[in-house]
Order: sequence, then C-alpha cells, then structure tokens
Amino acid sequence: MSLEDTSKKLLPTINSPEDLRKLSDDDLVQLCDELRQYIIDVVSNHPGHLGASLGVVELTVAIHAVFNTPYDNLIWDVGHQAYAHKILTGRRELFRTNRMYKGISGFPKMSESKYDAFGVGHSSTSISATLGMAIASQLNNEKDRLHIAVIGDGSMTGGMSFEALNHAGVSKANILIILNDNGIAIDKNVGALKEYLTDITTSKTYNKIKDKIWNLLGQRGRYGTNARSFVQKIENAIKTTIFRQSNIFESLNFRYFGPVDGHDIFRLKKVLSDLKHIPGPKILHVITIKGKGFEQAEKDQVKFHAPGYFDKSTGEIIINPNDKNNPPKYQVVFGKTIIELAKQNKKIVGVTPAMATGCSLNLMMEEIPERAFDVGIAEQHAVTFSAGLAVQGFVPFCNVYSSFMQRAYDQIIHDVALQNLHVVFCLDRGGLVGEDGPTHHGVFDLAYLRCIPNMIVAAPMNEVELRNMMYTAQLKNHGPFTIRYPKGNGVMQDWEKPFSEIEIGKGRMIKDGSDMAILTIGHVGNFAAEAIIKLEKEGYSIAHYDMRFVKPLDKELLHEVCKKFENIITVEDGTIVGGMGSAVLEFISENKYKSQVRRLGVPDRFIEQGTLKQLYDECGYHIEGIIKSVKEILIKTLSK
Ligand SMILES: Cc1ncc(C[n+]2csc(CCOP(=O)(O)OP(=O)(O)O)c2C)c(N)n1
Repeated sequence: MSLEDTSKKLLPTINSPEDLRKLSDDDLVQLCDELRQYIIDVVSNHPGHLGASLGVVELTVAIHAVFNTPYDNLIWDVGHQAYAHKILTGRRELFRTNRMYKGISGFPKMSESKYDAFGVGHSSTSISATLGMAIASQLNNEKDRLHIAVIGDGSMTGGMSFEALNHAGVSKANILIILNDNGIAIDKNVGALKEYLTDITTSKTYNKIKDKIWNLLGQRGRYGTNARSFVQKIENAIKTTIFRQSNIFESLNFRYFGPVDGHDIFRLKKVLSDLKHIPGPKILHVITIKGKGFEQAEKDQVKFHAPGYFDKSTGEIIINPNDKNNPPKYQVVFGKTIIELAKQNKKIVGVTPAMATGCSLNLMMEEIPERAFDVGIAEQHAVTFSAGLAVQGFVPFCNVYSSFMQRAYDQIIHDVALQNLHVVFCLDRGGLVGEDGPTHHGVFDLAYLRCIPNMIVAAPMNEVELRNMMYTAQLKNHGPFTIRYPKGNGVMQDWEKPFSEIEIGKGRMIKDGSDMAILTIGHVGNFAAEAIIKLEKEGYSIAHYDMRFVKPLDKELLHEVCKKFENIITVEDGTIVGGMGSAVLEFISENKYKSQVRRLGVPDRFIEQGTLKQLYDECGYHIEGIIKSVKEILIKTLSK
C-alpha cells in the first residue's frame, strides 16, 4: 500500500489512538485492512514476526478504540504481535526501521513509547506485570485506571502465567486478561491447557449457556439498580453452578467471558466496552487466526511466524541466493546429530520448551517421536523434567535458547548441578543474535554457567566440534554438560564426519605465533583466525588458541600461554563481565603471571538490535575489531 495517496486512506491520518477513536465502526474495518496491508508490505522486505501481528489487527484496533491508552495500561505478552499497536501509536513511518540498527525495536519497549506500558520479548510476563500495575493503581487511588494484558495461548502455558493468575484471583485488582487463542505457539501449541481451550471453544452446551449469560450481561446496563442486582444474581448462580467446576479461570476467581471471534471488530468493541465496567479480575477468551488476511501465512503458520524476506503478492519466501551455498546452521547440525546419536544410544531423549523448529528438535520429533518432547513455553519445567529423566538413567539433551535459559537458572543449579545429574544442555542462540535485540541476545550464559560447581561448559568453533561435543557429552556420565553455540551458519560444508571423543577441559592450539596470543571460545574463533591471516600478511605473528571449554579451564594450556606471551587478547561472544576473559584473568592473578589481558566481548551494557555484523563491530570483536586491538596493543608495547 502506498501511503502517499492520503485522500482515501485512513492509516496515514492516524498518529495516535486519539485519532482512531474519532472513526466510525465502518471506518475501523477499513483501517484494519490498511493496517494489515501495511504490515505485510513492510515485513516482506524488513523481516520480522508476521503471523502473530496479522492475527491481532482487529483486537489491537478495538482495544485502542475502547480503552483510554496510554492512561489505561496495555501490556502485550512476548510483544511479537504488537506491530499494529506500534503503527497506531505514533510509529507508523518509523515502523519501516523495525528491528534495524538504530531503528525501532521489534518488541514493545518502555523507552520507545509511552504506549508501551511494559518491555517484553520473553513470554508469560504480561499477567504479573499487569497485576503489579493494577495494584499500584489501587494504592494510588486511581479508580478509573484500567489494566489490560494480551496473552497468547502459547504464552499461557508458561509457569509465570499460572503464578500470576493464582495471585490475581485473590486480589480485587481491576485487570482484564485477553487470551488470544489461535491454537498455535511458534509450532503447534501443546499440552492439556491447549486441549481444554479447544474443548471450551467447541462445546455446544457450554457456548449456549455462555450466550445466555452474555445476553443478560448486555441487558444489565439498561435496568435499574434492583433489576441489575437481580440479573447479576442469576448470572452468578449460573456461573457458580455450571462454570466454576468446569471453567479453569472461573475456578481461580476470574470472571471468564467468551470465546468471541477476534476478527469481528464490532463484536470486540461491544464486548470490551461492556467489560470496562465490570470490576475485578476478568478474562476474555478471543479466538483468532494466526496470519489472518494473508493466505500463505494462514496456511503455513509455522513458517510465517517469522518468514524472513517474502514476496508480498505470491507469499513465496525469498531465500538469499548466497544462503544456498552456505554451510548449515548450527541448529541443523544439532537436529541431525541428535538423531544419529539417539539411534546409537537408546537412553538419549530430546527436550525443547516450545522451540522445536527453532532448534531443529522437530527432526527428532518426526523420526523418534516417543523420545522427543516439546513441553510448552516452560524452560524451568524443561530443565527439571530433564533432571527427572536423568535420575532414571536417561540422557536428556535439553535444548534451550541461551537467553530463555535465564528463566531456569535455579533449576540448573538446584535440580541438576547440585545433584550432579547427567543432563546435556544444548544452548542455541548463544551470543549476539542480531535483529531480535537485547531481550534475545544470549550473552550471559558463559558467565552464569561457569560459576556453577559440577558444570562443564563447552563451545564449539565449528560444526564438527559441535558434533563431537554432543558425542562426548553422552559417552559417559559427566554430570551436567553444557554445549553452547550461536545462531546462524557454521563454517564447514563437509561436517558429517565420524564422531571422535574430545578430551574434557582441553583446548587446542590453532596456530603458533610469537608477538602475542589470542584465546577464543566458540564460533568467534573463526573471526580471530581470519584476523590473524590478515595480520600475518602485514608481518605480525599471532598465536591462536581455541579454549573449547570455559569450565573446566585448560590450565596446562594457560600456563604455556602465560609463560610465553606478555600480551593476550581473549575473544568471546558474550559478556566480558564474568566470561571466559574473566576466567583467564582469575587464572593469571592466582598464578601471579605478568601477562596483560585485553578482553574482547560484549561490554557491560545492553546491546540493541541490528545485523550481527553491525553488533559485532559495535562491540569490537569482529575481524576488524580484533585486528585493531592487536595493533593497538603491539604498538603500545613497542613504544615502551
Ligand atoms: C521465555 C520464552 N520462551 C520462548 C520464547 C519464544 N517464543 C516467541 S513467540 C512464541 C510463541 C508464543 O505463542 P503464543 O503466545 O500463542 O503467541 P502467537 O505467536 O501464537 O500469537 C515463543 C515460544 C519466548 N519469547 N520467551
């Protein structure tokens, strides 16, 4: 859609929800069409999340039309569905910079807009945050202020959602939880709650009763006080006898409304307007279609969750021709290798918290379904569930994105490491991840894992190393064993080699040299290797060691390095505070070496979104950054 022809278009006239509130209902229908088109337009050539945002266009318009945002707080769960919200709240043109370096974030962010009531990216936080805000309003005596959370059926499976429902149910907080039920997370949603929601949506008896109650509710406003309380009593009686036992939310003291068609803007507006006047905790169950309005996205909801570049007229996904010749992604190496290993070792099981396609465990789920588990968006549960399997002699490969694993820190320590259980943690998306930004960068893992007793922490420099680390991890009971690898492609075409065991806690020398040493961990070793080749051409002689393990550290190798080199650079794709470089510094201090260390990695601040290259450059540990550091250090040393 071109926004230039402003004569008939409504979207170009909407600069805030105030503008939208002036439109007629028919205009709102047109606005929804334009919004959808604009999202498709922009996302097709600025890749981001598509399906989720298309699914909540009507809901977003209805919420902003009915509620007094930003005074009323609107909190999105995960926030990958908030594109329409961003566009309607003053960021229409900025949306073309979505997820770009120095552009706007792909998720709601408090520092970006007063309409973004809470920063998100990780799931299942919305009900807790909304409840906190609602209670704060009570304490501030802001009786007219409303608090709305929008949460998907996938995010509802996260433990925090239940913790918050449990708390909210005994509060008098004025919160409205809108359950956006599209039956899918990134992959098909899983679990008993999902089945329950399907039952509730399709049960005829339930819906007949529900409709009656809705009618009563609708009429209530028209009666006088006495009649109103009479109707309320009937409603309560029906709900208490029929719903309380059968409706999970009613059982938790929420008033449950719905299910309603989330693409019927008239109905949504009406229902939301009614709910505005109902005090206390309430839940509105809305049924939507992920990808609504874009045929291909509705048909292939998994692919169109975040499709990358696509042709907006045909829906064809555009693969960068260079990608076809690229080495495989690390996640694919994981997905194929676990199947190979699981065929040899019948005790191996795979576990993912709702990232089956993202981490490629879907391959094992297809081939060996009885031993591969998608447990829902439930990282904590995934870890302790793995602990349980390990107690009984199984070898779980628990694959969790590095930044999502932050959720399960106590489970790693208390349930796995303390009991020295043999769980293999495969942390995908370790390091900077690019356009998803600070909520998703997996930069803290090396630091947060290396301080845990019993834990082995390894990071492969390439695909063969990843395979061999996975192979080694299951060979015998090593206790907890973490293998951490990055987003994206590896470096080898020819990686499906026979397995070979890696000695735990042993690094390796990649190249000898005399001027200084570079110590790397994981994939960034390839940046160093390239930097060293370039430096060599300029006459520098740099040694390169791949540490392979952050824990246990290869002390023998470090003694060798510290005896030989006055200057050392450490490079890691993670926070320099407490990471591999810190471990090296601790070693140097404990052993009273004189070597000087420059740590390259993620500095002590949150890194925003951008391409990986832009972010590596910003942090100074890509090829050019390493070259620059080497030269700076050597020039300084020579001038002494
Ligand atoms: C803690 C955490 N784990 C995993 C994810 C990855 N993730 C992003 S969206 C999503 C699915 C959310 O499903 P749902 O809430 O139903 O929203 P939908 O995409 O269907 O609209 C997942 C698993 C995340 N953002 N946060």
